[in-house]
Amino acid sequence: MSATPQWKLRASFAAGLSAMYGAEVPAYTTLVDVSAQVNADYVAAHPDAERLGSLDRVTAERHGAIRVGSPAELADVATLFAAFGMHPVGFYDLRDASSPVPVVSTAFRPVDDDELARNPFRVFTSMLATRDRRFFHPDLRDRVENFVAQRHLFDPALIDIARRVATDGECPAADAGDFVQRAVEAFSLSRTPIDRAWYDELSAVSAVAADIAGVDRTHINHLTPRVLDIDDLYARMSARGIAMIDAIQGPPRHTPAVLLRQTSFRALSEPRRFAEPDGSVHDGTLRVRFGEVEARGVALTHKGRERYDAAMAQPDRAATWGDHFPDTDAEMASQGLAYYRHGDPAKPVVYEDFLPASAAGIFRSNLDSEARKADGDAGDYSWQWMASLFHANGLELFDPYALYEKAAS
Ligand code: OOG
Ligand code: NI
Repeated sequence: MSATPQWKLRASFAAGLSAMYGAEVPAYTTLVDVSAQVNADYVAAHPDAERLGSLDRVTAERHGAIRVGSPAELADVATLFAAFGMHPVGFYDLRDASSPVPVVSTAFRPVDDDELARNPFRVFTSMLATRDRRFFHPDLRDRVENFVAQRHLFDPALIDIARRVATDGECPAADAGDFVQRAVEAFSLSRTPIDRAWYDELSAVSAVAADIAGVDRTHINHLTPRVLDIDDLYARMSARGIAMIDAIQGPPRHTPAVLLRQTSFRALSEPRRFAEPDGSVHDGTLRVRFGEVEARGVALTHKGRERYDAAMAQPDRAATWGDHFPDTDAEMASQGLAYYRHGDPAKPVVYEDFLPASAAGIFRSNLDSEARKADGDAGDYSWQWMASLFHANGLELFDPYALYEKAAS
């Protein structure tokens, strides 16, 4: 019997989500079109443009973002994504960012070079930190946890199939289409009426808490295309009258490009149904989802990352960036600041992950209000905590630096 390999499942999963999200959020389709033009123009004008990835890979590349409400939901997501060859990498704590968000996160993605080359689809996944007393008092925590415990993000049969596909490393070809389609649909926007009073109560604590635990499902929050020149993208989107957030998150423009630069625009309101306290159901709107775009550079070593954090802390970092980072790959490599394959400065290892400060900035800039944060116990969330959760489900939480070391060796 013929079988479909994981990378093909992953490519179909990404394409299926993209088609669904484009139908739900039309501005996404504009963003994808403009991104493709930016990339084609950039490659035409720059002979070395493909050093960070082929035009085909970069133009097809996406990351998604989802948000879940409990460790059990996060474990199910991990099992589902394992079927697509996507594994949790890194631990991000957005609760202590300058604009705090009550979540801890990881990114599911391929971890091997050849798998990344075939299809690098990744999903930034955040879990609501209900045990953090600074955001949730015990009464609210109990009600949120009960609400989340009684919903089902995924059909248990889908998770069983995913477990089998992950173990086998492939899916019977006859079942692949159905499996991928069911996985895609699990991330569509819910049509169930939203309990207005509950949603509003959560919104008063945090808009992200309401988006996660105020509804009966999860959904793709955004899908992000990759561009080779994000400043050009920003200008072209602004010229089309799409109001981008004030700043590009991450490092300033500099060659060689390092890590990740991102920007976003607020999506328009989307129609949602609401159940009012008097029992009536009304049409209303919510403005939660948004559009985002990214540009990727070379992955930094621990030493490079320390430099990065110091450079980012400067008040006028665009002007002072050159005091921290050299302007050639050869110097980046010889100073041990970034990863290059076999140490060859012509072969940068692309950064495949995310940045906590940028992620918090992206969350924040697309919300109307800041999360309410009091004093109190932050709960036991940590790298170790998340690694144990995945381990109990037979999965490993990967250290991004170990993966870059391996890619460079
Ligand atoms: C995730 C926000 C962070 C990124 O690319 O850093 C993010 C979310 O909105 O759920 O997407
Ligand atoms: Ni994103």
